Amino acid sequence: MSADCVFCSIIKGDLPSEVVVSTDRVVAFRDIAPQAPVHVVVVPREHHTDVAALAAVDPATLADLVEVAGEVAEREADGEYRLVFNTGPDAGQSVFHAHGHVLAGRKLAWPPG
Ligand code: DGP
Repeated sequence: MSADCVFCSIIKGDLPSEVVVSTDRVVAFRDIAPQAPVHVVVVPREHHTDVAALAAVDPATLADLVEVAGEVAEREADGEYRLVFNTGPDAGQSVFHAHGHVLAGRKLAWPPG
């Protein structure tokens, strides 16, 4: 856990959120600023700065995260979705706790902006 990390606070229950999946290794909750009808963030319970750091240290949890993302998309969007890992400020990362965005429920443009 990181004391000043918003996602660690959500995982601990110190900050409210709408949790949609909770397992021993990952938590999925609705994004506070949804960019699509379905916008869920899936995060590891343990603090890692980004997806690359998570993959290097704990690939099994990254596999769980991807599996949970797919489950959310199956349940809420018939399995058609985009899974996004913004990595680094120039790529749009603003919370430095690894997370995947599940975006679904509308036609998604390509390439992203
Ligand atoms: P990124 O920009 O890729 O690091 O994504 C961070 C996302 O986290 C962003 O879409 C907004 C979301 N977010 C930030 N703070 C909160 C919060 O307190 N609650 C929830 N549910 N989502 C948050």
